Amino acid sequence: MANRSAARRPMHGAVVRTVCAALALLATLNIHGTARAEDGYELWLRYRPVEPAWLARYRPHATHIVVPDDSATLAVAGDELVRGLEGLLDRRLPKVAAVSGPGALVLGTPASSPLIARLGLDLDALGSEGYVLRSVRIDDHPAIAIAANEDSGVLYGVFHFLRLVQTRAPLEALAIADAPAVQHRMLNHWDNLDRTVERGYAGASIWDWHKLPDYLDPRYVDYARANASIGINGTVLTNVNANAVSLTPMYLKKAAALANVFRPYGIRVFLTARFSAPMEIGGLATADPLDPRVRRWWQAKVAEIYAHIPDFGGFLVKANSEGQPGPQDYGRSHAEGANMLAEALAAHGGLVIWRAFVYSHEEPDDRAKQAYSEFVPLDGEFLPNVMLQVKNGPIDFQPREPFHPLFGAMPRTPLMMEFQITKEYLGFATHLVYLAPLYEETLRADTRVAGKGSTVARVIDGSLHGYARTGMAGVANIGTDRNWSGSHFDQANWYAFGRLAWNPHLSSAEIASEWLRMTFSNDARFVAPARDMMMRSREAVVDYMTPLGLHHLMGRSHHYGPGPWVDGGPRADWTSVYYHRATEQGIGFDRTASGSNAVAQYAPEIAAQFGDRKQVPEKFLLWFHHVSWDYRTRSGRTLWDELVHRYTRGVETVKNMRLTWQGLGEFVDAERHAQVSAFLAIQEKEARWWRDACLAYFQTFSRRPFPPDYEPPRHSLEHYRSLEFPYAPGI
Ligand code: GCW
Repeated sequence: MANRSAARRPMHGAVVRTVCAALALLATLNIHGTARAEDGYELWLRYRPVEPAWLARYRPHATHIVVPDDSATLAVAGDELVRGLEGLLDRRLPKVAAVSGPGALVLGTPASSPLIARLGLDLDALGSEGYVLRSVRIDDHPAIAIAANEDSGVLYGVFHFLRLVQTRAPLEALAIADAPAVQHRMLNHWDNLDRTVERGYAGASIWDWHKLPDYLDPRYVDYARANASIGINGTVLTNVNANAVSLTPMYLKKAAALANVFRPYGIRVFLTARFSAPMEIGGLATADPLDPRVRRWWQAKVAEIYAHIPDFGGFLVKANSEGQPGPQDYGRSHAEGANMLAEALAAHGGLVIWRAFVYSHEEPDDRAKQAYSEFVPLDGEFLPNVMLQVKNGPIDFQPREPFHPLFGAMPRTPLMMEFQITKEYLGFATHLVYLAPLYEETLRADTRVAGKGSTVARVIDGSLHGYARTGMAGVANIGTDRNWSGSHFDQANWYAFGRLAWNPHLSSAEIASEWLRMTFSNDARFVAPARDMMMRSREAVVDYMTPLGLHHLMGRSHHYGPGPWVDGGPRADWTSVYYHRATEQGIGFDRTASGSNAVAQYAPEIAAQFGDRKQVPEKFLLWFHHVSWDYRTRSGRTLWDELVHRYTRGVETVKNMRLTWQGLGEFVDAERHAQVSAFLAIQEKEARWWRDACLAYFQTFSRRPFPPDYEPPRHSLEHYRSLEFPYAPGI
């Protein structure tokens, strides 16, 4: 009541004038962008006004928007175009029913828009998600058509069109046709129902489970917009270390509320299925996949899910891996487990995405070999709606791994890629590491299984084996931090993942330019050095953490900082010493025929190359070979000297990245510039920590001095070993 009467009270004239002046000032700041502090919330969809010269060039192409408003997806497509262009072109763009002069942007499908139908555009090869952007004439007026077979294609076309303006591409004579090369482009959230995020470094989970389904955080819409803008069309809401509670009626209602928000944006919801759910929430005494009661339970559960979420995508399953329950608990195979769920989902058009990240409890053999040994014999045994999701490398998202030997080895089972976007092993949120070069390196790797050019990208896009289904998943780096990803530059990894899932043949450097232009500035004096900094960042982290093919050297369990000395504990393959095998004689994991023979899992040409220390790319030397400290590397340095050199080079690169960023202050708002600077300072400090700790430790084996001109570690090995981080994030 008190509020109401206050609202009714007339405002005093002076107050009104001050408020108006303040609003006007805010509006100016808003329009001219640069002066305004930015917190990164808007991601790459900032839509700040283009420079005056571009304004003159773009405005004639965009005067009004003609879009049918008969579907939720076309409505959001039209709204996004209005929002984007009104920001970029600093003018009103009416949505109208007909072309009323030059500069119309005409959106729709042949079915929804008579104008689009009349144009007779060739949409045959574009499938359900592709689109064309085409300069046309309508009623004798120049116009631009954004057309597709289905509404979601129109939405993707809108985002592409906005990207053209955001990156200052010409709009004259547009003749663009594009379609995704991969069907399922998905984020995997390792988010728990209590809002913690496994390996999350960007705050809490954005899913506010407690307030769902009644309260829909507006952030869910912005999440969907951001994902649609890069073509992501599926999201797994829950952690692969799954909780059966997420399949109970209460939580299905919550998931359904999210699915309703995402649907107009072309995004389908998936959930993780805990294999033992029939026991935990179903009251059964077993979860044996061949037991008829278990099968019936899953069938009923799946039907219940579809009653809540009619376009439910399916289940992502981590089974018999790191303590998760699975079919092997009952002596059944992964195929028997996956097929049981697949049968239940098939009737509704759902998928089972079964993870290949498994390694046995008994650790009898090289962990790098286990997924291949387990799954290759099952090729051809999975039902058609099962896909197998394989991590990029055979161990676990390390700064550098060779491609996983499963790629190319299962021609009768559709394999999906699993990349990690969150930087569990690459410095968490504070290290600036642009991951697209890592993704690109894997995608371009040649498996050689069907001659030259049998790249991993061609396994993933299905062209190599003729897969009927294709997919790529990224473990999300998204949380409640205002900037979504924990750092401004980690947004680039989300962005790049989406772009590569759409087209695994894109180049990481081009994606970086695109992202920088949209996120920061189109000024060439900014874009070139900033891109160069991003492109160097992945090699830098490899150098200062795990050069020359070393891997798995991080701190125990939280994975923060160096821990090459990690030893003992529940399993050997959770230690560092298992992987580097350093002795006074040498270092490295012998995976050749004289060792674990993991090389034999690759095609013969690749096995021969990786298995021969003269031919193996040096970046994988210690992944595949145990070599002596005096081994001559290709630079002419001994292995020990080369190790010191590379660790040092990594730190130097970070120093240079800092200098580059310092010089870019005039192009970036103060708030974001300052945070990136502060994080780069942390990165430099931690890079030096990694270098010093690892070299201090390895020197106890090599017993060789630091080469001249290379600084010794700042502290003793005991100091580094004594550091503890009981509250490191992500666990
Ligand atoms: O990289 C490891 C992580 C685990 C994760 C597991 C997996 C979700 O340390 O936190 O569990 O991989 O991919 O299943």
